[in-house]
Amino acid sequence: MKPRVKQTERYDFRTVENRWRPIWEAMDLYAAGNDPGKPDRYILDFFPYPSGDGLSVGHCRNYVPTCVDARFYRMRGYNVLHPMGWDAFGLPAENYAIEHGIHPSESSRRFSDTYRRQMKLVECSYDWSREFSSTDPDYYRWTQWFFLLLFRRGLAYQAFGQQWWCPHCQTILANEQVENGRCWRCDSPVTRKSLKQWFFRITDYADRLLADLDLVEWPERIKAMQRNWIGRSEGTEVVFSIEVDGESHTIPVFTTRPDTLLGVTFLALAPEHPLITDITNADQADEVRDYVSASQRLTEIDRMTADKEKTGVFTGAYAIHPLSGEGIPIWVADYVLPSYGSGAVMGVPAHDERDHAFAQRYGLPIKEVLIPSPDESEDGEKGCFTGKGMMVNSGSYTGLDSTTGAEKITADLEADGQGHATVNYRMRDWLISRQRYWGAPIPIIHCERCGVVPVPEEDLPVRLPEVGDDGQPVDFRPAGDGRSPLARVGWWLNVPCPQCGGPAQRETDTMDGFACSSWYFLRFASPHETDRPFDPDAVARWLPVDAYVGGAEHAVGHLMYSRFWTKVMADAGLIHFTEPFTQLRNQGMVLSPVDGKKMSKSKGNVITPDEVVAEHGTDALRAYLLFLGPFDAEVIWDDRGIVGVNRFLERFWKLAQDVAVQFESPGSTNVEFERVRHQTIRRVTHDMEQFRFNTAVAALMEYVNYLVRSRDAAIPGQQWRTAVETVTLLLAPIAPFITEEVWHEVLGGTDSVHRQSWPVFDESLAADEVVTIVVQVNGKLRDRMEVTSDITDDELRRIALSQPAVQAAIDGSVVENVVVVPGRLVNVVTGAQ
Ligand code: ANZ
Ligand code: ZN
Repeated sequence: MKPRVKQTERYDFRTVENRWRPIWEAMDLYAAGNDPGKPDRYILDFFPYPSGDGLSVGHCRNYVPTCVDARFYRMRGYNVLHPMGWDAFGLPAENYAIEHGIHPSESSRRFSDTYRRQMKLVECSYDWSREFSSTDPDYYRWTQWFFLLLFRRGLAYQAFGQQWWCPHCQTILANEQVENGRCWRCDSPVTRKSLKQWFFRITDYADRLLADLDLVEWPERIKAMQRNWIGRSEGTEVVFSIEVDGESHTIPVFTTRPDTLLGVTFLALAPEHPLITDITNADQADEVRDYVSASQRLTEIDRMTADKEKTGVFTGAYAIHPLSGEGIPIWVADYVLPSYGSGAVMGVPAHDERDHAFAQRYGLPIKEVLIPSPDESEDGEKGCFTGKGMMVNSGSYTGLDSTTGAEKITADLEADGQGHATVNYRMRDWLISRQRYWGAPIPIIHCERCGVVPVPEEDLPVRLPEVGDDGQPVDFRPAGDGRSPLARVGWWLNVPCPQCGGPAQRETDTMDGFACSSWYFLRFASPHETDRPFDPDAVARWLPVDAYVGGAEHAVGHLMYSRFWTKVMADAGLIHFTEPFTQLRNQGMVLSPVDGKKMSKSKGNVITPDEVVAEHGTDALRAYLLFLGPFDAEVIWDDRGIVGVNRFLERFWKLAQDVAVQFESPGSTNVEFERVRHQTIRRVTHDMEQFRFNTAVAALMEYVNYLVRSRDAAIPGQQWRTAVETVTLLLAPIAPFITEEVWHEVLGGTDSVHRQSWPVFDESLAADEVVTIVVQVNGKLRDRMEVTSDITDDELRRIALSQPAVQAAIDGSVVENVVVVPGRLVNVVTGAQ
């Protein structure tokens, strides 16, 4: 077929993009394949939280590579599921709504409309027929259903929990609304408020969450962060006792070093410890109360900082040491965290640095009970040996090594009922209650008679009310008393108990957005199911997710919660796998050229895909984002770089048209020309498989340059056509528009280029030409070797010298020179022995 384009017409991306967008849309090009004869691949981006700022080119660094991967696998004959949806509950939408006087559902809709429009602009190949939002009642109905599943399995419970509280705004604040101990809105210091909250018992799964990390192909860094967050620590619970006014109490402490028990010279309680008021002496009461309330204003991060001064206050009370029976002074100190172990520490100043600093400040005794073993060098500061060693000053334990002593002490405590070996986790249960409007309501009813009653499944979803008791749009601003705004909506709140029919009230807390994003990947397999959360056959077919791609900032939160829900669902027999994401990849950040920082609207340093596409076109944006650097490396956006990428696309365009006129010309096959083609297919294929998109683009640039250089060589027309077809197909996932245009207008193709098969390479045709090299030592033939013709002289020298026959001939002499005659011979010249 004759080319329809005029010679050397410039590539006009606007016309070409406008031409293909509607055609592709009508073709439903990105619908998840359903061919039972093909393998399946599920490629998923992290569930985005659309913000009012829209997408930057930084976000596109996530969405373009996954789109290329999806296109690559479609061409390789896979059914590909590549969906998109919105994680849309939460504060940003609520705040925008308050600011603009609209309903949060309207702000969420505006935000996701912008994201969708931009993703389409970049031609991300999502199957849009599967789109949903976590705020759709059809979706959160099942989020609520999963809540009830967890509830029935004893994994959802209520307990008192500490929340940040702004006394000025009279509202609960989420962690991210507390900045340096102050309210983000009014800047007044925040305090803590204890409220009854809902938790998910993720700690029950701690060991499995840890062990199963071995099953997944994730970046080691992320696995390490998860292990650290779970923070499994083996140790001993030691029980100290105390008698106050004839009443006895126990103070358990968690220690990883029971071998230091006889070096304890004080106990330290977290300021939140429940026993403080009971045990504090009357004369110390004022001082203790002041200290406790001051410490409530510090964040946990501040309190844990190693170089923060260790402060505390004496309670006036003494506990009984379980082994020695001595009286041990009890202090309150804010370096002890309430939520770790039992919220109390046994202070061993001689062997723990924090305890050491504390004891020095308050003049507490320092009792050495360990010395370094003779074969170990001392570590830690002088006067504080923190390593393991040999026990001293420890009665019958003296002379034992730390490990044996720790075991023995633990066994002796256990025999006396004063302690036991235990495992402690840094991870806490997951607090999911939010006292906010814009979230999925927790499907629970509180009955005066029956207590906590789950909403019957057939009554789901529990919808968010849109009008208040006055018939006006519901007031969703924070209530001021710490309760959710939902508590103000009487008609919604007051319901008959599903069990006894008596008066009851709905739970007014909504769920943490992380609950909504803990199962969305299942929903995409069958997003339109109405009578169940997902179709088990569809889930069995698509999941687990083959490639999951998103930012490293979710290393623990979302990725831990989803793993937990997946395990619960597997335990409930709903799914057949225990890990949701087989392979995880984190893209690197794109930093702004303005200030070298992460792009954000508030810093005014954002580059949007809209402006880049308007100036350079979608293909150039995509190719440049891939070419910028390795997929997982942090890179700085550079406007000059995109110009270079554009030149490459132009060169490809011009080449295709120029050679098209000679597609019919006869001639015999050029072997070298064919070899370079196969080599290019091999490189690009391997690079794509490894997410090495930058080198894939580089390989295509090199190939196009090679073809341009070969313009005047005697290449038959059929070979030219095949070469142009090969570049077009290899480039199609990266630059979908220009390749579609060339496919139709130059190559005369039908259907879409995006429905063609990925080119295959032949390993033997891709192999470099092999030549035989003669190796001499001092002019005498010693060996022959087969090498590829493109080998460098240095490489040839190295290989020649490493041959056993050559080594034998050199026989320890000094090599003075190695002469290379490329393609023929290597001669090793030695000096005297
Ligand atoms: C006495 C001791 C002596 C300790 C010694 C260490 C060295 P990991 O390894 O992270 O689990 N600890 C226990 N509960 C704490 C809390 N609520 N807040 C702050 N610190 C707490 O740490 C365990 C160690 O952290 C425990 O072992 C305890 O100090 C401290 F030479 O007990 B150790
Ligand atoms: Zn009842």
